[in-house]
Amino acid sequence: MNAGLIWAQTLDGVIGADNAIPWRLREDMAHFKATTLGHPVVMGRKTWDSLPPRFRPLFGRRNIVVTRDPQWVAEGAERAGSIAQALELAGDPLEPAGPAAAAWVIGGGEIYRAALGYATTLSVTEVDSTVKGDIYAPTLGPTWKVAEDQGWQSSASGLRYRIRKYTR
Ligand code: VY7
Repeated sequence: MNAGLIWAQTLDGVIGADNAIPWRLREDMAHFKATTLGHPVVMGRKTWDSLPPRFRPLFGRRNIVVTRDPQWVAEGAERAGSIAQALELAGDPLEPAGPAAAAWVIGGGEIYRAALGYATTLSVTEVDSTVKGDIYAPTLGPTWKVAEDQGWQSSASGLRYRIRKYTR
């Protein structure tokens, strides 16, 4: 199954602090929603827990949650025991075939590191902020190349950001 990873990070690579995203950027949330809508999303159990309950499951997407706990269940979510299993589930023939069916891995830190080897595309939002955090984006090897760069933009909140796509 063709997989993409999507995350937002500070310039130093921070993606999370205390199980939350340590900034608010509406434009990035809109980008996240537009990119993932209609695709299966794969996330770790901590990321599922981090979503405000009213947004769970993420609307208009199959929500596949990776956890080692075989008893874990949540309404609106499918459980997978590993990234490999999650991507296998995402490629289920119930899903429309073709490249449009690609799954998006939406976090968090541990899941990105485990999923990077399966990915063919990355969507990375860089946020021009230097907030402290305890969860980091995965380190990209030299095979990843920037394929698209929308350039620095200013959000309504004043925070600068840029959205880049990588392929390999
Ligand atoms: C995760 C939320 C977190 C807190 C409050 C609301 C990029 C992002 C993520 C994950 C941004 C989030 C939300 C926003 C999305 C809405 C539902 C409510 C939706 C990521 N580049 N940016 N993220 N929601 N993996 N990658 O904000 O979600 O999509 O329906």
